[in-house]
Amino acid sequence: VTTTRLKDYLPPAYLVDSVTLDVDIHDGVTTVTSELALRRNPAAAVSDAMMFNGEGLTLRSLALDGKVLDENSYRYEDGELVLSGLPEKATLVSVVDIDPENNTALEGLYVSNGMYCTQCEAQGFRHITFFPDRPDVMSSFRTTVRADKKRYPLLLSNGNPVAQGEEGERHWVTWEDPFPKPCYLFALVAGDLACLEDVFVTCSGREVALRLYAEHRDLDKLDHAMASLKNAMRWDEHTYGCEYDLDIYMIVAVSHFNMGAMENKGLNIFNTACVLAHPATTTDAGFQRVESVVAHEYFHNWSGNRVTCRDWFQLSLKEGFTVFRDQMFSADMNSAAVKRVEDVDFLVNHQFPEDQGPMAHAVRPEEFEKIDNFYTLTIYEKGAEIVRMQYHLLGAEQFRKATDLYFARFDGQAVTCDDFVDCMQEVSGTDMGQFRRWYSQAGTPVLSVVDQVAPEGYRLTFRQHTPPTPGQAEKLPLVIPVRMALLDAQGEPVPLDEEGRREQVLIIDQQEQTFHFPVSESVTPSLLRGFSAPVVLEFDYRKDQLAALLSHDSDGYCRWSAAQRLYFAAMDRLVKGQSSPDLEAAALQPALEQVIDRAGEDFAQAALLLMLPSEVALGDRHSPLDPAAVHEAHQQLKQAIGRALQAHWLSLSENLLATELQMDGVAMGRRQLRNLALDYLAAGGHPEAARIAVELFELPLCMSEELGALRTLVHHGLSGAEQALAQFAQRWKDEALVMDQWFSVQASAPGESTIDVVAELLEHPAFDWKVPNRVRSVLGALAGSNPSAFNTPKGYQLFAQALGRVDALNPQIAARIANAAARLHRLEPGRQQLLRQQLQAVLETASANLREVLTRILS
Ligand code: B3K
Ligand code: ZN
Repeated sequence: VTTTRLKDYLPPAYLVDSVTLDVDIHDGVTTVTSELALRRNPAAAVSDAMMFNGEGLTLRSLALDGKVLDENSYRYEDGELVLSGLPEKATLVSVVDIDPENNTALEGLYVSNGMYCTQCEAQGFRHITFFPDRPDVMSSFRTTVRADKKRYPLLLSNGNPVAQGEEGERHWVTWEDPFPKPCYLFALVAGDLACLEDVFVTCSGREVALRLYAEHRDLDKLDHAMASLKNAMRWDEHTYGCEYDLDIYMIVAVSHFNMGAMENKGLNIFNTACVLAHPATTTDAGFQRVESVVAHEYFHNWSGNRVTCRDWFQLSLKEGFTVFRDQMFSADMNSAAVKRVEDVDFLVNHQFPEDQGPMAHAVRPEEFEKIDNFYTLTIYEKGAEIVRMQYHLLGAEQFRKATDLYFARFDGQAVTCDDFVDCMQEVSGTDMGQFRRWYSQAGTPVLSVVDQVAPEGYRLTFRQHTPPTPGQAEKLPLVIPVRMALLDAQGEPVPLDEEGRREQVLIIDQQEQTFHFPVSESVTPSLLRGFSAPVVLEFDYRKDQLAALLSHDSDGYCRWSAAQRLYFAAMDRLVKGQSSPDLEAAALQPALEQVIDRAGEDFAQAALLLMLPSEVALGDRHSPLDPAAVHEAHQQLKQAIGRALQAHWLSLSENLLATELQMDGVAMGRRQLRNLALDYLAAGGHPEAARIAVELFELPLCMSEELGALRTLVHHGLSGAEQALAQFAQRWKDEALVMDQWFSVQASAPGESTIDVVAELLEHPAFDWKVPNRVRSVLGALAGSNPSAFNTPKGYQLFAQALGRVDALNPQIAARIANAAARLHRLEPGRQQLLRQQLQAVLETASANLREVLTRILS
């Protein structure tokens, strides 16, 4: 295994101005002929040698400027082809054979349900042909795809179709992409697919053909993606001045896919889970996911494709920025307050643990072994928070000027995170020097705040500290914008200065800073409003202050955060045996009742406020971690709240029922709250819970209702659960995405005994080790969201064995799932020892991808 380091970056010796590809698909073998127009890179040190990547290619011939090269004139080993003695300009033609049918790793060209498709980011293109597989080599592509006419009537690649023809049983289509792009954005599809077509007229009046492709049976599940795409296109014109640039925009839905989706130029390829949506088969959360992923990939056309990354250390340049863009889009399309809380919840409960564990790395990492392992929450979600802070520091108007500058200056180039921040700095005239540490420094900063009421007024003192992370012991102070207000006894913000401002952004850029406010009454600080910086905020709130924030704060994030603090404190006391569940529930009751009383203002927000933090999140607060004790405390509080407020849960379960299907935000919020109420009702052991769940399950209006009912039945072991599971499987056996839910509902049922269920699920005829969605629905659910089943001797053993089995087929997926074991070092000694042994056993045969992750976890 070789480590790649940012500090070793060198520009490529040669550029590839254009690529002509010929992909000839036959059963058993696909032959790829490529013609590369090479030119010495003026920006590189003079060299006549050039390296091309190539993995698993069977080389048939190589010719330079028309002359066939014999074996002595090149070197091809360890995935690298090196040619020396190249002239200033040259044409390299290679012919290779590849084997897409046996490609279970799903990178490069592979087959999914009889359809040929590609995944090239990050380094898949080298599995298709020889090429300098790095994002700073941008070329114009001309691609011809050839295949059997009957079985593959549809032949797609990037750009516009420019020629086509037939040869007996076979046919071919040539595509040309006028925009130079790195090879990671190359895509190709050959298959027999149905198409939903529409037209979008851009702001300058150009017509763009929109074509969404899926298997014929899924044609009725494309409308939502189409609507989302059109909204995203309009939004990007309006918000960023970004207009679409080709005549065609295509999305293809694929069942076997390693991630969510891929932004290939003009030809996005999507995991079916992120593009197909129908109320009968897709949950409300699924609908929202489709909307945001469709938008995300579309937004990449500018933030990623027109302006791309110089090297993979800059990945967050495109991903952090694009996540920020999709978050703002979804906020505009739906409830902004709810969206912000959902995003923060995700960041805090998933990215923070990553940043505090063995996998911690900077948003711009310094080194990696397998770049696939760095498509992380830190690069994506923390990266988005860093862009968001810049947005707020500059303000919407200046930020837009800065992004205009960024897109104009770097169009058609491969650039760095620093180039992005330079634009912010230039436009705003502020020195962003210290701010840039957010990109290089790993770890979650902790911001401790204390207040003091003095005769001269109110004082807040902030201290920042970032704990050490692997390979980075010393941390420097960051620039932390803290949006804040001070609330009076009625929950109203008081004036903070002579001008009467009631909200302010404090910039914390030293280790310790104190701020004074001319306020003499007793106040509750509302801090980090809107979650203005990705930090852990410590403040010793009194219970009554938290209850006041939860009821009165006008900031959605602060309300939610107050609720989380109340729940965590209660469960912490239960874990430590310092209190009783009924006492805790009784103490929470008035605050929760206030939320329920106001639920009609925003059902989704109420649901977020009423939902307990997960068992995993609770576990992350306790070290050494005893998952059984944490499980017990979590269950106890949930049950006690279920009992204490049972009249409310009952009436919410019954009264929020809709009579006809609606898919708007309000209807989705109602369903979310209703499902939560039903869950609490069941947790409290209410005798009506099973009846209500079964009734809903029998006659659901949509999948959110059906699955919500099924989950309640299964997770609480209510009578009717077994029958419902059987009925569900019978009803949906032909819908893969719905069956994924069937698997994951069972694998995530809390409790030790679920591990036996998981063992059976892995043997189920419908379980398929080659389909990432299915693997995730069982192993991801077990290891990621079912700590009480996972953290058992049998859980560890089963997980490790399964990991090895997945790894043999698909290293990227195995490595991704292995991340769930990153809490190893926090476990109590007994379990830690068991898990360590199991992981060590897998390590012996692990792929390079899996090895990198396991080694970090075990170190
Ligand atoms: N850029 C792709 C991710 C590719 C992951 C490769 N291992 C999807 C996205 O972020 O939009
Ligand atoms: Zn992306």
